[in-house]
Amino acid sequence: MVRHTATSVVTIERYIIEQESLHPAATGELSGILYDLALAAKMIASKVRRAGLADILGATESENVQGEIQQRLDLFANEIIIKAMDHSGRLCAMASEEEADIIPIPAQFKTGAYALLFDPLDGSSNIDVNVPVGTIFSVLKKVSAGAHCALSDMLQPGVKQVAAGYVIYGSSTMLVYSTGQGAHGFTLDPLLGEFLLSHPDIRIPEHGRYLSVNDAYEQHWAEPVRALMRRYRGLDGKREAMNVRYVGSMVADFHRNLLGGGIFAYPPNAKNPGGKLRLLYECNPLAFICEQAGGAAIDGTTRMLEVQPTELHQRTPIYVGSRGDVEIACEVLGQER
Ligand code: FDP
Repeated sequence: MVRHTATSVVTIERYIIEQESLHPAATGELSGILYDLALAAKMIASKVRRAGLADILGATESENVQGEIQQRLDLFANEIIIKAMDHSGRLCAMASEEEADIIPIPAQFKTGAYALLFDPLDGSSNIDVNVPVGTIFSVLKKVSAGAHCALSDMLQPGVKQVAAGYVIYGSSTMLVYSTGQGAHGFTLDPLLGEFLLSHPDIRIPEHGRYLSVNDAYEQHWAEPVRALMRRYRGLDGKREAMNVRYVGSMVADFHRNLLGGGIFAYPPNAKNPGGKLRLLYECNPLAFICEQAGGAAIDGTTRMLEVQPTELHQRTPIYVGSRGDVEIACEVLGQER
């Protein structure tokens, strides 16, 4: 981690521009998208920070498309991102975990060459208890013809992402993103109101200390998953036991493991045979970041980034984190099949 003096700080804007200059053919559009997202993140952070004070908490009466109870902050974060991004002329459309369909760019604005997919406030069931939540985003290049986005622009495998990232609203607010040249982290300085480079070129340890999984589903797991978890816990004598850490907020669990090493797993279970987490809004962007940091991600059999999406709100199992620990998942799940 670099330590900056007051005069040597690198803002996210400067960093994005410097990265862009490495690509002579770059138009600046992608940089603009990232910068707009950083602004949206600051706006969401300021609301999350005040959530305990403002009368904004609590479930609304509506249920979102995933059938979960929405918290008001989810709706707020969703709206902030849409409003921050819809008028820039850089996007052809957006898709949000909170919306059933593709979100078109309003007719009065220009459209652009990229599609943005996002989970505005992941881990939202934790908001009421002051546990970190996050925003996750994925940027794809438009592949369909015509000015507007087609479903095919959204349903691209994760390897096609041109940028991805997340924001964690924790003890500090951090934004981590990648455009395919490593994963870089920025911490929000609340006094300056700027994201400052704090974690350049993050590298996840080859093997990790932490296992993040919801054990309550053990009785609903298939035997291969149980065998894998026994391996991680050192119960089969084949490796040292990992420490279990499960916040229940994917961004928070992922972020800790990215920095400290480990694996986050949400295997299929009898209640969610296809997994719970969303391929396009959660798993692909975090898999992209993880690979860029030297880690790996699979759905149990296939590299996550190679899974061909078939629907916008598709769910998937996931095992993501340190490369060595994900390889163990491949080995044990493969053997037990
Ligand atoms: P939440 O339901 O609170 O939004 O994205 C869904 C998610 O949180 C992840 O952030 C989290 O890792 C997971 O669900 C927790 O699910 P379980 O309660 O089933 O473990």
